[in-house]
Amino acid sequence: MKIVGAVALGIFLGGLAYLAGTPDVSADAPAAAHAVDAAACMRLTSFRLPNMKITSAEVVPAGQFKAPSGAAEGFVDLPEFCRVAMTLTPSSDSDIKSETWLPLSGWNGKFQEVGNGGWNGFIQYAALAAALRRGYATASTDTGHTGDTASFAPGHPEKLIDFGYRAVHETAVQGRAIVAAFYGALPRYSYFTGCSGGGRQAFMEAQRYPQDFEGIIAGDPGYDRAAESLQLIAAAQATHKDAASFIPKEKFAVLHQAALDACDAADGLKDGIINNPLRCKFDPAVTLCKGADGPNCLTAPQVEAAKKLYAPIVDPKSGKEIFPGFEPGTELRFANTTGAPRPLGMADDTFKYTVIGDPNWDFRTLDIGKDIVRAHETDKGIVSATSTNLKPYVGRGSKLIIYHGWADQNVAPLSSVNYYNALIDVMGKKSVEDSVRLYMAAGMGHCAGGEGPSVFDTLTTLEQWREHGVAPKEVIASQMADGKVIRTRPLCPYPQEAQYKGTGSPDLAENFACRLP
Ligand SMILES: [Ca+2]
Repeated sequence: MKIVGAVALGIFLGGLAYLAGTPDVSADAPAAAHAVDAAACMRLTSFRLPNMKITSAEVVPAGQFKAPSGAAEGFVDLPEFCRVAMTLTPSSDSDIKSETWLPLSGWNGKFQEVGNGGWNGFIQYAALAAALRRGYATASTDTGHTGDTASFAPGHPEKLIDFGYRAVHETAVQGRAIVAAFYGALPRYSYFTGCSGGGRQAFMEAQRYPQDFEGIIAGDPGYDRAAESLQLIAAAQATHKDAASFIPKEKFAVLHQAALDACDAADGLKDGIINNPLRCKFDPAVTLCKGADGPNCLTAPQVEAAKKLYAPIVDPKSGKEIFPGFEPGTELRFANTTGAPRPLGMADDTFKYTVIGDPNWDFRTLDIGKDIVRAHETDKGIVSATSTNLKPYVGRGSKLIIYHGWADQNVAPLSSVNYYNALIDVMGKKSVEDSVRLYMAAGMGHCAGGEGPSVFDTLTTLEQWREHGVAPKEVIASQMADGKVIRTRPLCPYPQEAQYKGTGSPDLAENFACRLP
């Protein structure tokens, strides 16, 4: 191992201790062991670890950061920080870009890595900024490729591994080493936060690298990339079977209203939100046109297609469920998932570039029984993160918070419930309750938006849990319109649900209680 320049031996040892997997979770550790300044930032250019090269280290003055696109919006309130860019090469075909941002003052003594969605190959500047604002040293990776497609994957198995799990892990290891080099102290706690594809990365970390983080937040996790992609393609196949099966955007509004008619008031409160879609039976056949086709009803082929969007995908041979379908209440966002000329890009790319190996593949030819086998064979656990063995992770006292919108139009929300229940089967209820929480957000779309409150802060919940032993209960979610809070509602630890107490404004969280249904 080569150590170059003015980097002190103690710093090297700090990095080494981490690399050896020594947990450093003392709440009493000093936030910063030595003063940091612009010179300390510039000295990082001579910091070396194996398979890592720092390409720049510079101080960004307060409010001066601009994204590579030139955008300054969203960054003007950032404090002064040391911006470190590096290239990681864990394999000869690797070209992973990562950045670590280090606040010059007010470091909270902690490290946070942020995740990427879909096939995302970009540094996540907005998420880095959010972490920096809270005093975190923070890191992000482009996952080893550039762009938002899987077209890099054919012929590059090592790059697919980088995307699947290695880039996030290496960024955690190197990012923490840089924290140690800069501040002279390892972070007291390291956390990972991500949604969608970032939720998949979150699961991957908890399953594969239990030493990396003391706390992980997985939002709307698309953790079973193979099966999830198959379900999304099957949904597009259903609405593109022929011209008659296509459901135009305005008819999804008809379906949505019918779903609300069936399920909204049935949860005890008519508020435009389906509190738990599992406890409601919705049959799209209620929208069938009585006579000729019209704007307020669905034709028989459209009803047939709609039914497939809500139904789980089942292996025709074994009869086993491969992946759940979407839930009633999601319809206003279905046009993005099934109304476009091709399936959702994330799923389309998974099949075109990693399963089938043909960029011109016709998704209408999807064969569920055959193609799920091919999807698992090509995935080999590289991109899909389905292991339920979290014992090494929770055994260190580390915590996992999962949240998922019940009206998620990209990742079928029941997949998170299924994973949580599978954890209980494998690890036992007590072990799961000691270390894992699942919050299902009624009416929330994919990672944001929807008809229900979708703005909430699980990071504070995680900090309180891991650092102060405060077991999470409800999390207050807000619904925003024109920059104002128009509704608040508690998110409850699954399987509890937010139940209206019967008096007071239904737009205020205080008038709800978390109870078992
Ligand atoms: Ca309701």
